[in-house]
Amino acid sequence: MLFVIFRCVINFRLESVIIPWRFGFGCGVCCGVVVAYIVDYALSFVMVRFVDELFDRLKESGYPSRVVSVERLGLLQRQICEQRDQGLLDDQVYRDRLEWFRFEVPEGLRAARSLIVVAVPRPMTRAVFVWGGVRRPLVLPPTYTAYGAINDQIKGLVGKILSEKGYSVAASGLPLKLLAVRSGLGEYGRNNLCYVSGMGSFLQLVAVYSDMPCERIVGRKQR
Ligand code: B12
Repeated sequence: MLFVIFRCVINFRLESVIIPWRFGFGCGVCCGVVVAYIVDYALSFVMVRFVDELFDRLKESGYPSRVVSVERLGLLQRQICEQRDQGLLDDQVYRDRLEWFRFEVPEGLRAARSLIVVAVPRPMTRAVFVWGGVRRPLVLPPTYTAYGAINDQIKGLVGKILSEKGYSVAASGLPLKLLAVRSGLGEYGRNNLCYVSGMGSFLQLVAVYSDMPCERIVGRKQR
């Protein structure tokens, strides 16, 4: 009998401690989930605003752009490699022109999380040679001049905008038309060049890595 009373008292004590503790624990978990949800929502809102600002500032300079996650690099690589394995890409051309593609995040920016793809207008350049007193104009196709300088200029501009939020950039070595088309920046024309709405195909594509996260804006309709 005494033993039964003792068990009842103990159980009562335990219940009086455990029930509030469980209740408190449950409330704590719920609050934690709600707070995490609010923080996540606030962060995605901030990121979307910042990416919008990046697009706007590049657009003001005449450069449409897109952002994609580095998680997509595997898809890019697979598409090129599968075509090569199927013999759709000439081996010699691949060795001569494409072997330098690198699908891993760069050494200099191991924390890279996104790629910013930018289209820069490149009208034809007319060079005029004077020979024997006669002016001889020569039309140079787009991208035959200042190719490296444009790459550096865009890397500098994107780097400057992102540095305001504490992010860094690094150069890339990727198949740019495929990246631009897959990111929604452009489309392939019948001649396999990339066309960007409002710009045609007279353009130079530039892509830079950045440690700016962009997973949170995936699925968002970009301008
Ligand atoms: C190698 C190269 C060349 C070589 C080409 C060698 C060859 N035989 O192919 C040479 C030196 C000849 C060359 C010339 C030119 N080039 Co070039 N070149 C490149 C480079 C470095 C790689 C291109 C490449 O072969 N990629 C790999 C192949 C497999 O990719 P791809 O051609 O996109 O093929 C894909 C498509 O066919 C795709 N595909 C086909 N249809 C569809 C449809 C859909 C919906 C999808 C998703 C995919 C898809 O499948 C393939 C992917 O696996 C890029 C720069 C870079 N880093 O990407 C510049 C680049 C392609 N060149 C460029 C330019 C401007 C030129 C020239 C116009 C230069 C000039 N002013 O004369 C000429 C144009 C030649 C031409 N008619 O295509 C620009 C293109 C810009 C644009 N508007 O597209 C680029 C992007 C350089 C840049 N930074 O902007 N080039």
